[in-house]
Amino acid sequence: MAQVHVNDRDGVRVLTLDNAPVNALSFAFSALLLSAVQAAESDASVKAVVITGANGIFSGGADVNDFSTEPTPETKTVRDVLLAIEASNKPYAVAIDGNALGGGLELSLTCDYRLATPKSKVGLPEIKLGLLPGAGGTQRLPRLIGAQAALEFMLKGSTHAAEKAKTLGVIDEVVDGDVVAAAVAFINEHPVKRRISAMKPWIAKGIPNNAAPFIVSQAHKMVPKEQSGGFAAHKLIDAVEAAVTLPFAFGIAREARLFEELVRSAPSAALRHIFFAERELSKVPGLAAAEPLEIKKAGVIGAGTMGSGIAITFAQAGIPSVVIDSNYDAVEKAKQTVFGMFMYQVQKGKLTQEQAWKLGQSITFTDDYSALDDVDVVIEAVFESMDVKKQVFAKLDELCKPSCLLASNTSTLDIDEMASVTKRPDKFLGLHFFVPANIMPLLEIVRGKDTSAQTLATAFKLGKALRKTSVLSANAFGFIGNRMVFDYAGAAGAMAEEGVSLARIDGVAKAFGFPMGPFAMGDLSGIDVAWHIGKARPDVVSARTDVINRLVEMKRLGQKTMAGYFKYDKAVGKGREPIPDPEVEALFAEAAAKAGVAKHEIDDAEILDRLILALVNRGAYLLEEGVALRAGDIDIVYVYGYGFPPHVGGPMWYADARGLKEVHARLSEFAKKYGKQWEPAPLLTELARTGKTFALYTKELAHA
Ligand code: T1G
Repeated sequence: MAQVHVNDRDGVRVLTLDNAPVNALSFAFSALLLSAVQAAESDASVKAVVITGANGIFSGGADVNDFSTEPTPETKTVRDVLLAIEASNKPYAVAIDGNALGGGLELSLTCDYRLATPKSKVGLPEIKLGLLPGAGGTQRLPRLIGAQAALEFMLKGSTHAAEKAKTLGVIDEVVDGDVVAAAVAFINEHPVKRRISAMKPWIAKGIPNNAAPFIVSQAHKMVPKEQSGGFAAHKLIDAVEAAVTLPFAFGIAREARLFEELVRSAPSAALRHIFFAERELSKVPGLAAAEPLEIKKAGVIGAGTMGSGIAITFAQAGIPSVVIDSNYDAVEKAKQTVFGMFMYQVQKGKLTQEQAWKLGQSITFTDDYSALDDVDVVIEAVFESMDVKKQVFAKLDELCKPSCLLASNTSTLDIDEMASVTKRPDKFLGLHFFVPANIMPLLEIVRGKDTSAQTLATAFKLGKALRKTSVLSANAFGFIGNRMVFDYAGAAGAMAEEGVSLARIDGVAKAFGFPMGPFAMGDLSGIDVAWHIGKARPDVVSARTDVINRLVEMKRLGQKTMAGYFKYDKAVGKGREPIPDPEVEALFAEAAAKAGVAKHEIDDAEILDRLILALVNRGAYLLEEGVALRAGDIDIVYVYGYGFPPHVGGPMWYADARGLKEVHARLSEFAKKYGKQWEPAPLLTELARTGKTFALYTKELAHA
């Protein structure tokens, strides 16, 4: 039951926020806190107030759920609490032990003194939700640490450890041990108010306030355009401009108006959807509760790009690994990769030499499989051939201890077929990392028909330890992300055959918000990868088979051979800048002529719709086939794994926001013009007919 605990210590009122799990300052909880602040104000025996948090956290900020509701004039919010503290004649301090984020830090900034334990972290991450700190943060932080530092602090939205926050000036004291006692003593020694609102705003040391217009205009230039994900950033900069140019009360009013604009905006709704969808991922309806196994040591089979990336990922999570490979050259290359990665982090100041050395030492390379006899999980990352993988798993099944999980990093092959050569199908699963494994945040956890609840619970716990965003997929060709990308790439290939230049198609995708277009992405992942998949499943790679075969014959495999769909030149963009190549356009023209595909004009709107709705329609199939659990899971896969712009919320959120009736009509139009592959999925047809959404369908499924 949420409550504000009230205790008095040496004439100081101690208020403890207790609203598990993160002491969210919801409307309801803010009303409780407001009553406690008002009671302290009217109690003459209370000389000062200290606020702290229970549940191992100070506060995770305002309750994000509340932003989808319409507060009434009677609703109390965190702003009402801060107004009461601001108006109080008594000094306030906070005793932070754990995270103080968003409204939690803004509550702290309204108080006079801020003490924190060393493990505490503070931050204003609102920008990640498409918001700005709407409880005075944009007005107080510039007064405390200067507008320039405040802009960086809020535009990045990152969290800072207590010591760093103290260096910045956000925290007054970092104290070991009982931070509440320290705060009570501190405020008894400093029984005076020190309200930030009374401080003069400033820009930065040595920069006069009349430089504000210049600083503000520069800031606006450094953030993405409003329609390209920068909507909240520009409003945040406007709020900070108010902080350095207007009296405090006016600045607070400006901040409130800007916040209201953002909280109602589509980008914020999309980003809040991503926030909650990510936290739904590990909730698997119908999965029995199970105690996850401890993963203390890992094995990796294959020292290639993927294998070495996976080993680095384990090392960074503090889990030692053994990499098995008999190919001397591959092992030497992998050792260079590992060494290079950790030295790079030393150069970036992220690691000390000693830390880098320790991490590097935690990865051992050998060709001796017996080194796997004590590992708790093995991840196979060998050549994408079922026969090779089956041989490996048969051997691992003999060698590894009975409790060891066996996982394949395959991107498309059948997990159950691999499991069938082992005596532990309950401990068998897919763990599909994305290249580069130590950088890409997405991990697809692929569930075999016999994968146990304990294995899945262990996989989710391991994913969190590896700092991955883990999404559960059923065992189906291409799982979730790759299955969708085949349709996306197929749509792009078809338009290229209809005479649209590759550069224009990629340009439309980039204008929508993708970091790169479908052809540049194909060059990055490798034309040979598509070729292999096309061999296994011509039905999913059909639209580009001719061109892909020709490119492979010409040894144009993509970026790695400096030529694929595009050309690449080391002198241009470090060899990563796609350069249109008329030779490839001609290949598409040849393929079109052979297939009898007529050239015709296509406008940008259709180019975008054929790319995005191909994803949406496949996503609908994946939902109805049960490959993906929820529409939100699909959105997370595509935002985290394939660069779908997060401020648009993912393909399924995009379709819901556009309206499934319109999406259905557009797909039906494409089906008439371009063939049955565009027929709307039955689920999409049903939802459009009944006026429902993917999100609503998902909720019903999750509670089925
Ligand atoms: N609102 C609502 N629910 C929240 C929440 C929040 N701010 N933070 C966490 N939860 C839920 C989460 O959905 C999950 O629910 C459970 O708590 C555990 O979360 C006015 C406008 C605090 C570092 O952006 O970064 O203040 O799944 O799995 O890994 O200016 O949660 O159990 O049902 O993430 O230990 C700004 C968001 C809000 C911080 C804890 N604050 N939260 O991490 O647990 S806007 C944030 C976090 C605001 C003011 C503005 C993390 C955490 P369930 P979890 P965790």
